[in-house]
Amino acid sequence: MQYSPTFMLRLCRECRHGGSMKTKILDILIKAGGATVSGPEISLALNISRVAVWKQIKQLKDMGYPVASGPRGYLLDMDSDIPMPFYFKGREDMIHYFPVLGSTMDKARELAREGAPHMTVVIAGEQESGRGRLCRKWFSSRGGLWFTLVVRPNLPPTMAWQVNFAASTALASTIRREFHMDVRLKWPNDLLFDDKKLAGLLSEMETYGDMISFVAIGIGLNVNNSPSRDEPNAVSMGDILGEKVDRRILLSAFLDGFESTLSGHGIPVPCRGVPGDGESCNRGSCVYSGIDYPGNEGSTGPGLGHPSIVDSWKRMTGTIGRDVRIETYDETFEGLAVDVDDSGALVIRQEDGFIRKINHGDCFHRNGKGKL
Ligand code: BT5
Repeated sequence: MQYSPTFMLRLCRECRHGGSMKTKILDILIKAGGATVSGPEISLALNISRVAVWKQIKQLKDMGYPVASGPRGYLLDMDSDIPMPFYFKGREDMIHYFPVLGSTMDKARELAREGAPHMTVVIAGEQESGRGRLCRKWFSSRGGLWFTLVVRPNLPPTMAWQVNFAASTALASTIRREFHMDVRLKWPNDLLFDDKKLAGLLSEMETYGDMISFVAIGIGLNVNNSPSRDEPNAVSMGDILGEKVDRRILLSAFLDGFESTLSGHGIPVPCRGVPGDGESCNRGSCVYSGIDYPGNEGSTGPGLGHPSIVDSWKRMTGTIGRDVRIETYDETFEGLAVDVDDSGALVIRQEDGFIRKINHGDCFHRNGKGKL
């Protein structure tokens, strides 16, 4: 497709002000909707030389953007499953995609501290220092879905676990519903398939007075990568399904599912897009979706009359009924996992019959196919 100079100049004016030259080129290619745009057209629209266009395009490719070049010009591969913001209609401003990051947790924290709104999503094509809990290494090569969600629940810090349970519940439901895979939740927040680790969740929080300012929920989901090369007990969706999975569809379904899970369980959050506790935000003026539900008026906690998030989580867990070993920072417990209580604590029955509740720790399923 050829564009007239007037059209290209209009495109240029529509480019994000202050954006980098690469952003402006991307904008042009996105607006072309997968059609080829010639080098001279881009150079005219942006008032740069054709060599400069070529250099910028090369850098975009090196960064992992699916830009193809041919004799007639350049195009953006709209069929690529790279989860770039423009794919997520209605969420474009909240999605931040970076081909490479150290960790999405750090970028999300930075944005959250600057006031990024509830449901801001930071995605990395690959992470150079992806981390798990206790700063364990998280392998994050290209093809996986590595992202952090900024969530701003209207809850005290002691209730933050509900948001984590909501995220793992929504992720498991999404994968089951969209991909018909029998994934299981391992307490507190891993997703397993056939006892192998498909996804891990990591949560970091900052507070504001007596309330949560934000929870950054990091989700590492093995999709089209091959994690077993680095981690023998890991598996990816591609390994299981035997085909490539479109990460855009997956993420989009998860984000919708996560918001429904929060509201359906009466977990009070601001409307999407409402800023955080930065100086510009008067929290009292925000509308919390939690108060919209019958029985939840004016509540700062989960609403009455809502199903408990723990019950929804328990429906998909593979931990209850298993012999487990729990390692906390200074103790180890063993027993049969019999329940998860209303505070998210794992309840185990030890060999001597003692019932113990454990709030946090690493959980290993015993008698499975190995250490998890
Ligand atoms: C977790 O920690 O399972 C949380 C992982 C969270 C990763 C996401 S990716 C986006 C965001 N940005 C980050 O930097 N992190 C988050 P934990 O329960 O501590 O499990 C860590 C352990 O999982 C490691 O010690 C390995 O044994 C194993 N592991 C590492 N990479 C893996 C992978 N890709 N798939 C499966 N297991 C992995």
